[in-house]
Amino acid sequence: MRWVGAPRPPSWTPSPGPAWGLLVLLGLLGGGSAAVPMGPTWPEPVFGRLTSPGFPREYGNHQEWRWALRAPPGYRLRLYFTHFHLEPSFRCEYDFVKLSSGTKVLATLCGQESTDTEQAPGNDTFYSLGPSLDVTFCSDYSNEKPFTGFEAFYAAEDIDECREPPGEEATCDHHCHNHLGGFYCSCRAGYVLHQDKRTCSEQSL
Ligand SMILES: [Ca+2]
Ligand SMILES: [Ca+2]
Repeated sequence: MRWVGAPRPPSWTPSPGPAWGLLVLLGLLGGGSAAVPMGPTWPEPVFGRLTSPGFPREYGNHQEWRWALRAPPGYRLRLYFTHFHLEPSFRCEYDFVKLSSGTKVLATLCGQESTDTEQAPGNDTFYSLGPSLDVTFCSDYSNEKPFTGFEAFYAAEDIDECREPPGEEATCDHHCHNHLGGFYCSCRAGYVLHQDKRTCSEQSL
């Protein structure tokens, strides 16, 4: 199996990057000294394009590729296909693209259009269940005719922790405030926020 890392570095420790270089450059252009930027550091954007080998030409037999995509903490990965043309087979047993997040398989895709037993991506958008999304492409030993493979694009996006799925408990007792990479809770007047940062209780006089 061939492993293909994400084009972006998987590490999210703050490090001098292009944005810092730009700030320093702007400082120099402004005539001031190159001050050390203060405040929060932003994770570098995570995005990219994946294709089957040889795309847009037909893919070969005996291919096995895997991309391990990683988003910063508090983010998830969104992926969609702009081209999909794989050999169809019952339950995608011949050639397939598999999307998984941790131990959960999100989708196994093949063919060109969905049927009762097989799924093709169509216009669907896929979301990881956390910061990791693994994409696997496999082809078997033959193709009945040429197939041109796939092209997909992915990007990391903030998880909106304040949008609970129906039926699930609210994230915060009173008010929930989503922000990039996290969220926080606050309470109505006369209430204080517990140490758990979610529960509100009446302020004792
Ligand atoms: Ca095949
Ligand atoms: Ca968030």
